[in-house]
Order: sequence, then structure tokens, then C-alpha cells
Amino acid sequence: MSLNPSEPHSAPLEALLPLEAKISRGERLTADEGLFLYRMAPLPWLRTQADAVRLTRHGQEAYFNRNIHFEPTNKCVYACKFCAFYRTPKATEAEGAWDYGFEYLRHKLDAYPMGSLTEIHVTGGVHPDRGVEYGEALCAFIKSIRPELHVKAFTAVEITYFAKKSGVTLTEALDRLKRAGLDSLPGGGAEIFDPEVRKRIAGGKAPAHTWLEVHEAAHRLGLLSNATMLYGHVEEYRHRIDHMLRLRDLQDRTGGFKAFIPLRYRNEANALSHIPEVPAEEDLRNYAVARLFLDNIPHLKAYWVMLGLDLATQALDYGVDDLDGTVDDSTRIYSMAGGMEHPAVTSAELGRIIRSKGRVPVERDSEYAKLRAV
Ligand code: V47
Ligand code: SF4
Repeated sequence: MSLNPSEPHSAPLEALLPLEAKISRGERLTADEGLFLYRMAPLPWLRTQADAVRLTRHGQEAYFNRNIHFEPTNKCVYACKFCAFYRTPKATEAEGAWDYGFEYLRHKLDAYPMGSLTEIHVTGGVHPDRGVEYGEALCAFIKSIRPELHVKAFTAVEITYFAKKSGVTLTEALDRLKRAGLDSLPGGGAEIFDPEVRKRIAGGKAPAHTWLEVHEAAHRLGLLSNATMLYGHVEEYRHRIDHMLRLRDLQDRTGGFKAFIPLRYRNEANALSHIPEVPAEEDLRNYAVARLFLDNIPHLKAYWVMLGLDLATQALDYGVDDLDGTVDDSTRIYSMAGGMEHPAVTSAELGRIIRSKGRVPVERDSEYAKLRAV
């Protein structure tokens, strides 16, 4: 981990006063100021500032939704170094590979009565044989059996591959997926945009400019999306600022991002397992800086599946206003990399967690319309 660990995170108060004034006036921070916060700002100061900005933007409400994930396959043409989830396209079941058909999904959805879910989040490995036709068929299948569900599906990396495989432009691929039933894009595949770092951890897959191009094209077609950032591996603070700056610039042009989701690198069973995971203070610092620096993406999500419920609860004090969803043990990306073994939580439990911080739990839909207070 090379985050300048020798630095003390202890700027004198006088150095922080101009930033405090700027933040309270709602002025945008420069890249240098963002970097200064990462390196020098004491954590309690960051907490106070991020919490105040969150309060101004969202009041006391904190959001969650009722969702499940579907990971059709973990066979993947890429081999990202941080990924514990993928298997090679030729891998067998005995080697931990899976490739589920649509009937498996029907069976899975049958377990959820009407009204018990509002969203399905679909993402998986990049299967070598699948183009946009597969994505269309999957979206259409979900809508045919569960028209009420919001289909948040396919990372920009999966969509880039679909388009290439089918010989169509990114916009054409997205337009076809949208007509078939796609409602929004998840934020995965962003990792870290800096080309050198990206090459070291995720060489081969869609580069930063393509990830951003997919999201821009989606926004122009009226599809909303999220954005992630994978941190705590080989990157430095300046790479995180560069990542958020690129998102901030795109958001200024389109306004199509709903949530920013920082994802802490988990180090089990992958090719970077020698890298220790960052301490919890680093996660909290990262949420707070994201809330302060990324001033035009409304929601900041602590994905509890990756963090664990205790840390996700603490993150609510550091600028976070969303805890993602109930999930119901339907994703393996994190359990395979060292996260919770069977991630599932009820809406009542999410409500209790949010209330424990003196906040008001609100169930939202996938576009953050408020559905009900819990
Ligand atoms: O892109 C994979 C990450 C992402 C590891 O949009 C890892 O609402 C840490 O994007 N350690 C996929 N992270 C998941 C994702 C997501 C999750 C929840 C909500 C939303 C949303 C999106 O998972 C990948 C990658 O960055 N990831 N392996 C790992 N070892
Ligand atoms: Fe494949 Fe996604 Fe894992 Fe990379 S992160 S190896 S693209 S499944």
C-alpha cells in the first residue's frame, strides 16, 4: 500500500480554516485541496465537515432498497489481479466455475413474492461468446417474468465487450439493451482510472476513457448509472483524486450519476493477496473526502456487503447517505474475496442500523424516489 503512510494526517487548524470556509459556502474543491484533505486533514475534522455537507444535502434521511444480485457466470476473458471471483472460460464446475441459464434465474426469482423486491442487480464475468443479443435476451426475460423489477445490469466493461462482439457501437448496444428492458447501469468496472495503475491491476479490460464513454452514452439515452472506485491496493491518493475528478467532469456534462460507491480492496484468494487491506480509518477518510470532493453526485453509498455492517454503520457519520440493499445472500464477488460469507440483511435490520445513528431510514427505489419510511 503506498499512500504516503509516513504522513501524519495532522494539518494545523489554521491551514484548515480556508477549506472549512470554502466547504461551508458550498464551493468546489480543487484537486490540490482534495489531495491535501486525504494527506493532512485529521479524521475528526473530516467527519465534521462531511457530516455537515451530507446534512445539508439529505437532511436526516438515509436510504436503502430491497434488491438481489444475479451473477450469471464467473467465466471471464479477463483476469483482473484483485478478482477472486473469475474463472477462465474453460474452467469446470469442480474448479469453481458456474454459468447459469435463464431457468435458474426464474427459479431464483420465484422465491421472492411480488412486492418483496424492487431491483435486480445483474453483473458477472465477461463470457467470451456473449454479445449484445445475450444482454437483450436476459433483460427481456426478466421483464417478461417480473415486469415490476428495476433491471440494473451490466458494467461498462461488460457492455463494451457486448458491443465489440456484436460489431455495434456503444450507443447502439445501450439503445438495444434499453429497448429490451435495461433500466440503469451499475457502477462496477471503474476500478481506478489512472492508466498505469489500471494496467497493473486490471490490464486488458476497457480503459478509463471507454468506461466513461459508456456511461456518457447511457446518460444521453436517459439511463442513469452509478460509479465505483476500487481503492486500497497499489494506488496513491493522487490516483483517487484523478478518478473522482474524471467522474466530476462527466457529471457536470450529463448529470446522470446517482451514486458514488467506494469499494475497499479485499485481499483473499486473488493475485494481490500479499497486499494488506487498509484499516477502517482509511475507509472513513475516503468516504469523507469523497463527500467533500465529489460535490455533484448526490448519493454516497457504503456497500455493507464489502465493509461489513459495523463499519457501514460508522460510515453514516462520514458523509454516507445510502447503505445499498437487502441483497439476501445473492452475490459472491465479496464473499470470495474475504467479505461476509452469506451477505443478507432484512429491511428492518437496515432500519435499526440507520436509527442507531439518529437518522431516518427511508426505503428508496433504484432512482432514489422515496418509497416508505421504515
Ligand atoms: O468492478 C471485485 C469490485 C466490483 C474485488 O452500482 C472488488 O450499485 C474489492 O461494482 N475487493 C463489482 N472489490 C461490484 C460493483 C457494485 C457493488 C455494489 C453496488 C453497485 C452499484 C456496484 O467489485 C468490480 C470491482 O471493482 N471487486 N473484486 C475485491 N477483491
Ligand atoms: Fe472479470 Fe470482472 Fe473479475 Fe475483472 S473484475 S476478472 S472483468 S469478473
